[in-house]
Amino acid sequence: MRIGVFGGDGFIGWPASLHLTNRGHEVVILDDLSRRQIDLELGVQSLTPIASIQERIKIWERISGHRIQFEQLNLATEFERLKQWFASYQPDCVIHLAQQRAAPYSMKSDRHKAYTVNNNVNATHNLLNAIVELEQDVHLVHLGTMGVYGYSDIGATIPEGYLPVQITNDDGSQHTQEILYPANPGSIYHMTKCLDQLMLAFYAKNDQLRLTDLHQGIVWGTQTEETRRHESLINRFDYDGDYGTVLNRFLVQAAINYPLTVHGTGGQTRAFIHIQDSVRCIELAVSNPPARGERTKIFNQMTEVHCVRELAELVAQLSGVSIDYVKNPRREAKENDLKVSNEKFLSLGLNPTTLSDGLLDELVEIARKHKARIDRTRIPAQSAWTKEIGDELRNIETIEQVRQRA
Ligand code: USQ
Repeated sequence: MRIGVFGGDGFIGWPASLHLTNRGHEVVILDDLSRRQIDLELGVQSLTPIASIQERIKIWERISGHRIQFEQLNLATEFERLKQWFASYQPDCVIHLAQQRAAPYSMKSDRHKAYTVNNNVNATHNLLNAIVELEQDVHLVHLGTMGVYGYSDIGATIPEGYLPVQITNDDGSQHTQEILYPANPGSIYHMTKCLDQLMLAFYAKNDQLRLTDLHQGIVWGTQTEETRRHESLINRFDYDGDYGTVLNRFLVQAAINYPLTVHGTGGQTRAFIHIQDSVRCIELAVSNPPARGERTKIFNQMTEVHCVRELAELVAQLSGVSIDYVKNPRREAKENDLKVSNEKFLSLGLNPTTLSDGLLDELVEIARKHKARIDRTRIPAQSAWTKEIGDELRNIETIEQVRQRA
């Protein structure tokens, strides 16, 4: 297949692009390189030293024989160039990862909220709009999030996108229908993914576009089979308070003996997936498109459920580091339960990688190897969900600050 990977320089886009070419697909990466710009804005760097996109592509071609093309393009603002690209390349499938993906970054300030909404919503709409305008039969695979469901404790398993509901008609008769699971975003970033769902639903209905939405959990790990093949192919590994995700952060903190930053009680329960499974799922979704006229095909892209406290205890046990229960910068439930269905990927042959598969050791090793690149001051999460929480946070000293003062 001819595939365009929008956001192909990012944390998931890069390993997904390599994986797809390895499976015989032709890949073009389209990316505005904004993730690298955000590192500069925040004054942080990936734990792993990542090569430029040109260098990465050159090395991959040298060792695998697969050529990836690269186009620098801002999906949210360059609509005319996007249409030209569709017209000339004629893709069979496009994968949409070209969005600002960090919840804390999206909550940093009014400017960050506006950027996240403008970028994410326009990016999705431009893709849908271009496919219709050029009358192409392209399968669009969008990377969504488990966060669209919210984390309310209802005790029932979260289905894959659609919820059967019974409505009592005015005449008392019962009508059953499936609706999109009620959206319940926990951040501006998650809100944009909820808006994406509605755009996808409209275009599937109105224009019979073939659309897939992957509701992904929190990704852990950094390397995949392909990125391990050369040090210049290494994937990014974020550990800072804005972009680092919880388990990867804990492992980096353990490597430098920084008390694990559990927000609140750590009773937040979330869905997780290893990066290797994430790229496998993308390939499975690409190979199993919906038919024209079908509603958006939704998969829950996750393999395990864990609560934050349990993860911290596991990492503390592995490393001997202590746990610091810090004031939570987010507005979220203190404790929640979570049950999620992921039958669709399992039935397509996904064989989940789990925390018990020994891959934590690889991460600890990577964190130790690159620990000179870690800036301890960038570890605390400082983006507060409300101004009041921000004021409180500024008045609290962390264990680490106390340690540094001593
Ligand atoms: N947390 C801590 N300590 C930390 C960092 C996070 O206790 O040092 C807690 C958070 O308060 C939260 C949970 O861990 O309750 C998860 O936080 P996270 O930063 O690992 O994940 P999140 O902000 O939810 O976002 C990440 C990705 C996002 C993706 C989402 C899937 O950045 O792109 O959509 O995971 S999900 O969480 O299922 O919505």
